[in-house]
Amino acid sequence: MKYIGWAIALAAASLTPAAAQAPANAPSANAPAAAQPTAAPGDHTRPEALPPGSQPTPPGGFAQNANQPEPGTAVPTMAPTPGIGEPDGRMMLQDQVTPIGEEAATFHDYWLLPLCAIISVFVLGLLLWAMIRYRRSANPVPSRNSHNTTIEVIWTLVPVLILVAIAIPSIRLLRHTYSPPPADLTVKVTGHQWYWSYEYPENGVTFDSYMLKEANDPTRQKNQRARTDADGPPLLAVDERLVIPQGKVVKFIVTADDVIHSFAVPAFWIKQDANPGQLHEAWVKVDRPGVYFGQCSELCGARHGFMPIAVEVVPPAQYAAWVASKGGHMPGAQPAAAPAAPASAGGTGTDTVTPAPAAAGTDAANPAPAPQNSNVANRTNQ
Ligand SMILES: [Cu+2]
Repeated sequence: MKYIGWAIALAAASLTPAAAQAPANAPSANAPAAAQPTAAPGDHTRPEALPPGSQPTPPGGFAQNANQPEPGTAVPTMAPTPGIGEPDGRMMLQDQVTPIGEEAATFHDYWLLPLCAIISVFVLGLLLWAMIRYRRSANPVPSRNSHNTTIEVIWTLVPVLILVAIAIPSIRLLRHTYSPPPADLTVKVTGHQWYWSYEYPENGVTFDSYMLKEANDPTRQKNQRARTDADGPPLLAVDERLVIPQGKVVKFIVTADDVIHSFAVPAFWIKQDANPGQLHEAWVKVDRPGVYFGQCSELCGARHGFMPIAVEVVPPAQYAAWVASKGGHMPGAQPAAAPAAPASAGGTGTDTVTPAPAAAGTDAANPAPAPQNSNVANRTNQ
């Protein structure tokens, strides 16, 4: 049996990300000699899945994100707060910053955990009492009792009541989780081997998010910047954070491109499987600005442990600035270059980006870009 245990332990160790990365890194040592842009055997990162303009994934390394803003135009990123939204060695749950997280943590900390502790202590006490009180040396003649109606009713009813006491707050929490308020913003989250991509359909922003490697990591490519403390802890910092506005209801639509991943951010109480071909939902409303870290939580391949998630919650005005820095636009607003388009392009492209006010203007004059633009300008100034 001991050898079987060791065999299982060895097999498990070979599945850990640190061990699994070793063969993936091996081809990078040969990269200068081979100098092939194609993916190494076993490297399942597909170059065609990258956004246009991205560089192909180097063997054994992460692709550099072409959407990274220019140094001059980048919006300053927030430094994480130690102990908030990241592991800090504590035994209990991370501080929760969403309504669902707060409700769930309260349920866990003040109801489930004490209840489990009381039941465990009570059962242990019963066992010890029965072992000592009814030991053979003190009871040479065994009892021949086989039924006691009173105690049978008690040990049936009490567990039922305990289960009901757990089920009521538990089902209430599930109801709150799956009946979200109307979303202010929707973000599509797609898991890939081994990075995340985020899409903001209402803002016209799409980008990939890769883990930042350490400065002394030999597998780090020259054009990849190294992690700093301002980015976050090792193995959790990313080059492009998922940015969401503070105090807004954000709906995540979670899916995957290749295998099953899991989008998990402990401080948000989110752990949502990302399945290829399926759309799952999760939602958050975070009132506290900050940086919150998570990880893929479904064993998804060799570099499963190297596809972290970093969510930056910023005030709405800063969110709008971030969207602009990514070349996107706020809902209802048009991209900055759009007002010039009708004059030069003859109005051909205006219909595709016409927001709601166009419906009011269609009756009077269909191709009327000027009033639309003035409406948009007014709303953007508000
Ligand atoms: Cu994954």
